[in-house]
Parts: sequence; structure tokens; C-alpha cells
Amino acid sequence: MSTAFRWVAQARAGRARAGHLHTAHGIVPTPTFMPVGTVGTVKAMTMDAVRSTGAGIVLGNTYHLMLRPGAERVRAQGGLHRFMDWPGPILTDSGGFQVMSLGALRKLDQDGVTFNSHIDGSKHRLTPERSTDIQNALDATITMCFDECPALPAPTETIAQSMRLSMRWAARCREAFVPRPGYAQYGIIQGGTEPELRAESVRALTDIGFEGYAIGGLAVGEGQALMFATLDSTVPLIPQDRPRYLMGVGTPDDLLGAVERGVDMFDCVMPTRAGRTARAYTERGTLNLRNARHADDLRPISPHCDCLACSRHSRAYLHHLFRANEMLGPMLLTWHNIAYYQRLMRGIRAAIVEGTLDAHGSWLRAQWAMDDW
Ligand code: PRF
Ligand code: ZN
Repeated sequence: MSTAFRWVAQARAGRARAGHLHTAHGIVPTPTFMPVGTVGTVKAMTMDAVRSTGAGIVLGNTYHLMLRPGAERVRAQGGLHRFMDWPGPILTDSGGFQVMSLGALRKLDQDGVTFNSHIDGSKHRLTPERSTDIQNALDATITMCFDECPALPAPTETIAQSMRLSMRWAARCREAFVPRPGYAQYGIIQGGTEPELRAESVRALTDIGFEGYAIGGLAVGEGQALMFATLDSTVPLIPQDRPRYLMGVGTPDDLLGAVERGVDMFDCVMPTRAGRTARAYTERGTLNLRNARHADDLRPISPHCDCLACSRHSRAYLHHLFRANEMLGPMLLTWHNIAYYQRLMRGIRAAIVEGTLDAHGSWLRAQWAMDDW
């Protein structure tokens, strides 16, 4: 399929936008939430289940896939789409963020990062070029730049040095990227919560020129108010005709607030991880299905949900599965949580298109606050 990669606006509501992302592997309506498929699987879900929720694009991770099964092995088996049976678009994170979380197991220098595998301790190295090559071998629809994401809070000078390193790496990533029709590479804006540093980062990346721009370095301990303030100052600087992706975010409330500030794409482990630990996202906040109050509750988790858990099973049954440590519990609840996130984004998109985002946002927030199960 040969189609140019582009984001096409459909409607605006304040700074919020609805549109479509056109890629070599299909068209995705935005704003969109990307389920996290770190090692080539959205944990506990079949790809048919992921598809059934309406998800249009999933995420994979350079760091995990390079260690196991190895990027060349994935390439030899026809690329990540075929390997994991997801013909739609795939975005791969570059490994920078995942390596950072290894803590003492990694060593950073100007050229890249040397680290020990969390699996067997073996020594590996990632550089901007290597990360980009690996994402190419995986056949990622959207390749992310290799960056450094410092933990917050940190001294301004530390954030500035780290951001400038990420910008030099971004230029090297661009050089290493192999452009193909319908494929994209996104630059990652860093700079902590300082508006000047964020602005400098946007200038550096737009001078290089990318198909899309990600906002990295947030949701790392700064809190929602500072995250939103940073989006308020940063997002308006990003070229209007390019998709904006807020990395690793977040709760339903984070997603709504970020869409209102002009963000188009999200990924987060929250719905999948929560599903494995008995926590259900619903229109009225979250529930813990291990709680004894669900033991005799014959209602579905959500009356608004068409996932398998809600269409065929009761809260009482889910409660039993988690209490008995049965693997069907995480399977059904992950499915439900991804279905909820996709339903949330569908509702937000529809409200942007219909010009009712303010009312829809107020209604969503009032519902989440009810928590009256
Ligand atoms: N950089 C990369 N991946 C990320 C982040 C980042 O800053 C974040 C920050 N929330 C999540 N995932 N490459
Ligand atoms: Zn459900």
C-alpha cells in the first residue's frame, strides 16, 4: 500500500482537534489511545479482542523486542505486524525511556547508552542510529527518536543538558531513518516543566523536521497541574498540521485534559496493568473486583460496555476469578479496560466533531466523581 503519511484535520473545539492519521497500514481516527504491546502482545489479550474494542494502532517497544526475540528475528519473520498478527499501524518507542528505568544497570554517554539486560544481565548498547535501525527492522509504522527522559523534579541545568543531548540525538535519528511512503518518524520534545526549555526543544525538532511530534518527559512525578501547564505552553508551538503524541499518559481525566489542550495520541500501561490487578475503569470511576462487595453482584461491570466481560459475565464471576487466581480474570478485565479507553476516546472524538466537547467533558468529569456503585 502506498499512501503518504499525514494527519488530516476534521474538526476543532478550542484547542482540541479531531482528525485522521493516514498511514501505510491504515487510517486511524484521532484523538486515539494506543494499547501497549510491549513485547509484541497486548498482555492477556488476543489481537481479535484488541481489534474488537475499536483500537486502531498499538505500541511496541524497541528495548524489549531487541533483547527478545531480537529485531533481526522479527524482520526475518516478516516484521512485527505479521509476527504479532496486527496488520494495522504500530508505533515503536525508541528504548530511551525503558533503558532509563533500569537505574543502576545503565551507563549514559554522549553517543548513547550501555546497559545490562533485565532478562539475563547480558551487555547491550543503544545509540540513536541503533535504535532507529531496530525500529526499521521491526517495520514500525511510526518510529520514535531515541531520547533521554530525566526524572522530575531535577535542577534546571540538568534538564537543559539532557534536553540538548536528546536534540543532538534527534538529528542523528533523522539521518538514520529510512523514509518510506506511509511511514513516519516522530521527534520527542523534552525540557521538563520549563516553558523556555520546551520552546527551545520544539525549535530544535521543527528545524530538523519530523512527520509528527511527541511530548516526552511528562507524567514522571510532576503531577497533573504541572503537566497541563506544560502542555498549555508547549502544544501551541507544534506545527498545526502535525500529529501530537503525549507519551505514557494516562488516566481518563489526564486524557480528557490533554485532548482539550490539543493532543492527538496517547499510550499508557494503566488500562492493561490495572486489568491484571483486578482494577476496572468505568464511566463512574474505578472498581476493585477483589473487593468483597462484588461477591454477589450479578450486574455487569458496566451497562454501557460491549466487551466480553460485560456482555456475558457478572461482577460476581469476575470477583470469583480474581479470588481464585484464574487467568481468565486478567484476560476479561484487560479487555474491558481497553474497551473502556476506546469508548472514552470515541465519545471525545464525536463531541469534538459535534461541537459539544465542553458539555461532554463536564458530563464525563461529573460521572467519574459519582463513584456511587
Ligand atoms: N520518552 C520516550 N518514551 C516515553 C517517554 C519519554 O519521555 C515517556 C514519558 N512519560 C513515556 N514513554 N522515548
Ligand atoms: Zn466491559
